[in-house]
Amino acid sequence: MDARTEEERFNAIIDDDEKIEPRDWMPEAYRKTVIRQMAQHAHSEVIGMQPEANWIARAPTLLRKAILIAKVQDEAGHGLYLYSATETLGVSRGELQELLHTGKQKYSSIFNYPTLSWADIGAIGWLVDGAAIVNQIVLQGTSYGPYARAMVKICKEESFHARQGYSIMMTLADGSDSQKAMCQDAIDRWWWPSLMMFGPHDSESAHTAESMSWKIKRKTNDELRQMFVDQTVPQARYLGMTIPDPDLEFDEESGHWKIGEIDWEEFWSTIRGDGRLNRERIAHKVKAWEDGAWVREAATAYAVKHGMKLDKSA
Ligand code: BYC
Repeated sequence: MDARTEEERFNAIIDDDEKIEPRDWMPEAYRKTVIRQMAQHAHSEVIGMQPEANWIARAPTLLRKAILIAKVQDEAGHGLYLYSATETLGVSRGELQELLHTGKQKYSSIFNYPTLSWADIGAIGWLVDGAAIVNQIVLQGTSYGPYARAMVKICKEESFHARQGYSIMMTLADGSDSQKAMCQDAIDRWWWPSLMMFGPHDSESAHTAESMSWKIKRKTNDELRQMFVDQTVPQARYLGMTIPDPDLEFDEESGHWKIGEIDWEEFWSTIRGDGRLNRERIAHKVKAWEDGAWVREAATAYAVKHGMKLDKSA
């Protein structure tokens, strides 16, 4: 017989780098933190479909259009895995939607910026998915089992997303002067918001210390941001483009690229809901949810008729 307390067993699983599974005992604060992070992640995947879907009808070739449709569908799938993984902690998908729609849960700051040109689709794939991959590869080692397993599949698809983005940027960078200018303009607008995706500096981060101790997060916000900068600066140079940061320099001693200061006022106002597109993004999402009510009703009616168990709030 295992004489340890539930808390001791939980701590041993964390210490041994094993996974916490849905039926395991866990501290309430751990459960809440995992729900918060996974829900925010799921919401980001779904809201992230909006800026890209804006360009499906205007993609420059049939091939680019087919690729973009596949990518946007992938994001819906990622939202689905992540909502399902979050539901294992006893919260329904319907409740999560309600929390997003009423602004009680967040989604990534990055999706409050507009996609003004085709190059923005390249920049999103390369920079935004690139930043997401850096974060998510590490999250494959997160301590909550369903979250870690969702990340494995998501990371495979994100690699394709980043490549399609970089491929768009390579084509533009190799094109006419106006295509080159379009490519540079997209980098100028997406660079800093991409760095903000990693969250506040560690010294300002409310949750990092606790999440690291529970191995929910495996690297801090600043560590991940630095990994992203180090991998991305050479890629920008290969494109022949400039990173819009006059303070950017390579530090020989540490072997890392050093960046200038992020505009934290812009970051905090965006996550407070005052970014350029927060209201539009949520209004669009709420409308999609309301327009889809008949689908949920039909699915529920089908399930009831066939004796299937279905979460009515989902
Ligand atoms: N945006 O204590 P901190 C994608 C909030 S999309 C908004 O450091 P934490 C994709 C934070 O929630 C990528 N809010 O928090 C999809 C907290 O507020 P609350 C999605 C942010 O959780 C489609 C407060 O600031 N990826 O893949 O320890 C197309 C203090 O922050 C942000 C994920 O969600 C932000 N950028 O660390 C293309 C990854 N940053 O909750 C691509 C999973 C911070 O106390 N999430 N906040 O009210 C994480 O790794 C962590 O949640 C974060 C923040 C690093 C984002």
